[in-house]
Amino acid sequence: MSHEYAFLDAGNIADYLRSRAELRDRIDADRIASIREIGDGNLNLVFHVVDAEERGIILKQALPYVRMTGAGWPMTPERAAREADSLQAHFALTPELVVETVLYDPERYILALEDLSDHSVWRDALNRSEQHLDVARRLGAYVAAVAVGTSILGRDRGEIAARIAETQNPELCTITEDLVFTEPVFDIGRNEVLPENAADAAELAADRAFAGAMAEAKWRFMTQAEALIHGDLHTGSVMVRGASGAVAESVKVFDSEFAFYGPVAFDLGALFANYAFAAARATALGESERAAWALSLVAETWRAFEAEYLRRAADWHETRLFDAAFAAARLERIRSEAFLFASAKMARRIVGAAKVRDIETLEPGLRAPAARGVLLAARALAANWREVRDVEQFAELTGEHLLGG
Ligand code: SR1
Ligand code: MG
Repeated sequence: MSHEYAFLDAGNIADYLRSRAELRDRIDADRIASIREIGDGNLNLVFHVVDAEERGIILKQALPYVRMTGAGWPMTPERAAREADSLQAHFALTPELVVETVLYDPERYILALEDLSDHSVWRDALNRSEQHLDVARRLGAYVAAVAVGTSILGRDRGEIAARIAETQNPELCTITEDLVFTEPVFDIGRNEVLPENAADAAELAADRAFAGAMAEAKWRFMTQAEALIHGDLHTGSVMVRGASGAVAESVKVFDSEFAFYGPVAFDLGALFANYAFAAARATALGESERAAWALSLVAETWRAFEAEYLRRAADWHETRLFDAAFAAARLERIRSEAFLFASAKMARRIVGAAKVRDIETLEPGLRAPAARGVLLAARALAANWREVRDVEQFAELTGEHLLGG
């Protein structure tokens, strides 16, 4: 399919804003004060636009290829429609925790989003050694709201059937299936590690327990259409506002272009993996207390997820058969799967094509041991995820690798 549409740039944004009546109340297109390209993800163009009254808006445009690599890796811009749809669905469930979508333009694959420029990307805050409190709890509540509110637990059966059909996202899912589950085991030439980590990557690829776990994870990812999950819920998909050391004033989830009907545990596993990166980084920098705090976020997110899932269970659409015993069994399964998906997410960001700044921005002498620790932790989770009985086991299984001796 050819995708011919004009890309946004600083020279045409004012005209674009002028052409959109829906944005007239949000920004004065005739008095634009500044336009900054702020996209730092792997895929899209992102502009922060401010007018003379200091009112701002974010314009995000999907390119027909992967920004990280350039036009050689084509990628459907329809992902912007998946992002707009999922952001709006999630916002309806928990507006305090999701960025507001002001407009979606399907002809140019542009989202206009509320201006969160007074927030920081949580990953960046963590990488500056900041500690925003209560973020992990709120993210657990967000995942639970989505888990119940977009699934047959909270919606009519016919509605869910229609939503599963209209939210298909096969190209983006294929990226996850390749990069997250397959390629850490079978390198197709996109993997890369420091020379000091070459043996660690080879040991990972030769680990039969890890390969078996990745097969199971990929199968579940491809077959369990439970809820309209975010699909890429790492710490770079979360904005936080407030001072380090204090309870966050605001937490907003964004960037859900990988959304599809998939396993709820995938979003939890993504968060757990990213807490592990933050812990590994803090350990590498000699910040042991902060490292322990980062790893404790796994339990904080899980406990909030569990509580909110059960709270929302009281209003489940199917109340007679889906009782408390059913809820408890579901939660046990989601917890184990979250450990499994965390294992996949941890390994892929070390050996795979798309990495994380938490580890990449460490100086080489610190980076290789931190990367090794993450890989060993991922393997420990892969070997043990079926036997998990309590969320504290995450720290027990990974602590020696992520927190050092
Ligand atoms: C080609 S896209 C690489 C990665 O960036 C996104 O954040 C997703 O995690 C994806 O796997
Ligand atoms: Mg992203």
